[in-house]
Amino acid sequence: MVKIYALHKVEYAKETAMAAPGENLKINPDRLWDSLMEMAKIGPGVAGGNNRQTLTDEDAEGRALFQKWCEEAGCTMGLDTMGNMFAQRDGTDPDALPVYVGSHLDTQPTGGKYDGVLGVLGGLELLRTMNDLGIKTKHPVVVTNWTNEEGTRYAPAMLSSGVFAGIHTQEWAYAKTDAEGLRFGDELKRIGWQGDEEVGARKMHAFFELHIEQGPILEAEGKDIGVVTHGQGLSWTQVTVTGKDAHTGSTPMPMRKNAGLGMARMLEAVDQIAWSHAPHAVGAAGHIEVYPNSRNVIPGQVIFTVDFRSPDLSVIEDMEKRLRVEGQKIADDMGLEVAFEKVGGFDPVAFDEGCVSAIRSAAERLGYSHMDVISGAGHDACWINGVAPTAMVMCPCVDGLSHNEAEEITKEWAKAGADVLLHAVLETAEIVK
Ligand code: HGY
Ligand code: MN
Ligand code: MN
Repeated sequence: MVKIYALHKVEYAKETAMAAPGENLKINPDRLWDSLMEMAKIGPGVAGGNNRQTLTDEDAEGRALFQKWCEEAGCTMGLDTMGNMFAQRDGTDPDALPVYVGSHLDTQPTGGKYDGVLGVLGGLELLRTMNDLGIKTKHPVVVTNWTNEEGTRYAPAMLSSGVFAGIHTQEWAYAKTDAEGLRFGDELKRIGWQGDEEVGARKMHAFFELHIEQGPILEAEGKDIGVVTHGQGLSWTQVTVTGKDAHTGSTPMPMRKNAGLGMARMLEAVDQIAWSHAPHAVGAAGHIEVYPNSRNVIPGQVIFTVDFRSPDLSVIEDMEKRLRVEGQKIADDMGLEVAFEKVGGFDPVAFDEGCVSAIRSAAERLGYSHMDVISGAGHDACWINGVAPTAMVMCPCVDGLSHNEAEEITKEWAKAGADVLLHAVLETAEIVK
């Protein structure tokens, strides 16, 4: 079990503040953008985005490219038993715990080019910039690629950062199967990215994650930077509704046990439940399996996953409870069977104030417009926050669109986010004159 650190403030070293690189220290936006576009060529989608799902050959290819770039930047590479990748740039004090940055390279099936990738390659850009400028830090800096953040092929999301943080056991994670019945552990080995470093053994001085907002607030407010103070909580409930498959033509309406109709009524209830906790709660089902999924057969069974989120844990718990009560009533009224299984989730998180203020003061020092935000999406940082002082910096995305191949950001937004990440990391890793 990973020792849970007492969350301590990341002391803002006054002398480092003086030594902090003034407004002039910035990353190289063209190099960052070129790397983003190069990575986007691996596992292309069908509409300009990416389909680089976890533990696929495309994931392996993206990992290899990331490792090549890190080695070219002089990093030493680490790989743990969950396939989490660590690229270390040494500090002057070998005993100082490293400052970690990073996110994920895996994508949704219809993912964008920036979700997760910006945080990994933005972290790499920090190392490249520090190399260019000959910057030395007391603490090492490590860039991380967390395996299976998306949770599409293997639920739940943030699986490997969750194992790293001691939330899930590795055995539980290895046994997860995808739609074809392939085990996580077997696929990790098959693609050649199963390390032998004990997952969770690494200790962190702090962790920072740069990520696109994946929502509309920053763009609508005209802000370049989101200072993420909290992450909302998430709940995934898998619902199995069982009726009776029968002929869609010859079965009279009163005789039907239509599992598809039962699901439809439950999804209407999910929408009403989320609206009842407006404006912050959200709810929907993105995963739906219909059996036998034949045009002329009444669905005998449907399996779907309800995704509820809110910054308030009591709201999440109320939505979960009402789903079960109202879903059970719908099933009873229709003569259907229904089963509920909690398959993922985490409580709302408050990020470390020391790290959050390092992000905020970096944005101020650099003159970027910024505002405090709560993350609507889940991130690896939400789990790492339990084992190390953690914070996130966000940049806007066009129309707030994400988990869609049309996801887009501007080079300026990527630059602003990486500049702020650079300054926050240098404050925390302590520049050595
Ligand atoms: O589900 C999430 O919020 C994340 O994108 N995996
Ligand atoms: Mn992400
Ligand atoms: Mn995502």
